Amino acid sequence: MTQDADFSALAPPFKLGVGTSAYQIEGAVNQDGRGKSIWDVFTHTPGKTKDGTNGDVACDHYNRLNEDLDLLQWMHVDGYRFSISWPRIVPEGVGSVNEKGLDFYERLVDGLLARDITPYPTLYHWDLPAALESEGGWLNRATCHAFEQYAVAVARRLGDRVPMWFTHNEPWCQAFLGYEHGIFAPGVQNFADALQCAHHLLLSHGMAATALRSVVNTPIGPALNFTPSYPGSDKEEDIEAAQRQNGYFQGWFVDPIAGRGYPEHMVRHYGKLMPSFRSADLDVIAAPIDVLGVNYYERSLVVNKEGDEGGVLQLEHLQRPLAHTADREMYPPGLSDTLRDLHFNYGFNNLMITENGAAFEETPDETGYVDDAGRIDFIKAHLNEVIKVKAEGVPVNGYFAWTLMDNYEWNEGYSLCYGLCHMNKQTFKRTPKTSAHFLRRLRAK
Ligand code: IFM
Repeated sequence: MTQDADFSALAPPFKLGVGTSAYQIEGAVNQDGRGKSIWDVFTHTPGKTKDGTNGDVACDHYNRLNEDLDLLQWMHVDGYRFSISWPRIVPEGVGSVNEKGLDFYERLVDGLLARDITPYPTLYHWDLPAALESEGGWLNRATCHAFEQYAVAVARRLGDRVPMWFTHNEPWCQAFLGYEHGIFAPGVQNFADALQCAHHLLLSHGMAATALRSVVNTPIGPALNFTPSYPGSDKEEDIEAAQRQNGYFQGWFVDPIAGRGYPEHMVRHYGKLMPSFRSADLDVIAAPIDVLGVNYYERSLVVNKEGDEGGVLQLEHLQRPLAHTADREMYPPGLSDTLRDLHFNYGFNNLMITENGAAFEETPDETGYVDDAGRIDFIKAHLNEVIKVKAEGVPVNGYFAWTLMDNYEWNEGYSLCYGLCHMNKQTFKRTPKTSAHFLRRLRAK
């Protein structure tokens, strides 16, 4: 077994935990009045997911809540990050609130608190109510108002017990995987739509953050994904290519949230593809936040490509040379580079690593046990980057490993295992992997 390094710099009040999202684990898609989401529609459309599967049952977490709460307690986590399913709370997207949906999350929050685990809910992890999609979904400004109302309904019920709120998770994925590449719900391929969607996600974040402040007095922020781009050479054109990729990926979200508006060089680059919007929207988007969630998995390496003169980016992505997990290159310094940038350049003063993790090809033994030494090395390497930047004065206050257990990995179906616990898809038995034991040891009780 891999030796434990010195992680005392991450002792409480630093929060160590794990994360999940509703559609990836809950299942129970037709239970207790839940409405349909765009992911129900997408995964039931032939050819959209790698193995033809859907999240109808997923990890059956909805029906195994107490067992999962006990598992989290066994893992000694300080905090648990989960997402709330909008169609469970407001089945039609707007209008009547489904009390049974709220009851479920109340049982979850109370169950965590009873076990001395801090709840960290996220309001949107891509499962838009399907009823809103038929009205234009994220391309329709009305969806921002619907999101604001849903956020308030949740906060009214849980606000007295939740110490921190995340609005959106990885809006880049919703906008660009959902509307540029079309590999996520709702499966559109139109770059201008992706920019329009991104604008409404940002606007809805700002609107919800402001509305939440009238209900709760706790930190609020978004959880963004960061894939920092590095130039494949020191040629000026490649350095600029990396800047464009960074503008496309994270600058597009972090700049307006930080009050800088959309990155100018990208606005020029997109030209006619830019959505038209009210200038006051930028003030709404720049509503003050008290925490920034950082999801980090990998970097990208790019060089310029002939023809990248405007419109949709035309860069060349290079093969990344370092060791890979099942689906990504391992590059821990990308995390510390990102954290330094967010604090020293943007001035964010409360950073939480809301996701970081790795998938590996794994075969459990006959008891369901997986010895995932590679995942431990991955987590340790990234924790070490956190320790390094904390020593430099970067205020990182938590780390949530992705994810509690193997679950439904979106368009990849069940083909990628990111869990710290194995989940048997036939019996639903959860078995802690070596990495779950590792995390548990970091918080001896
Ligand atoms: O499983 C996803 C999660 O839903 C969002 N961030 C990345 C994870 C791993 O791909």
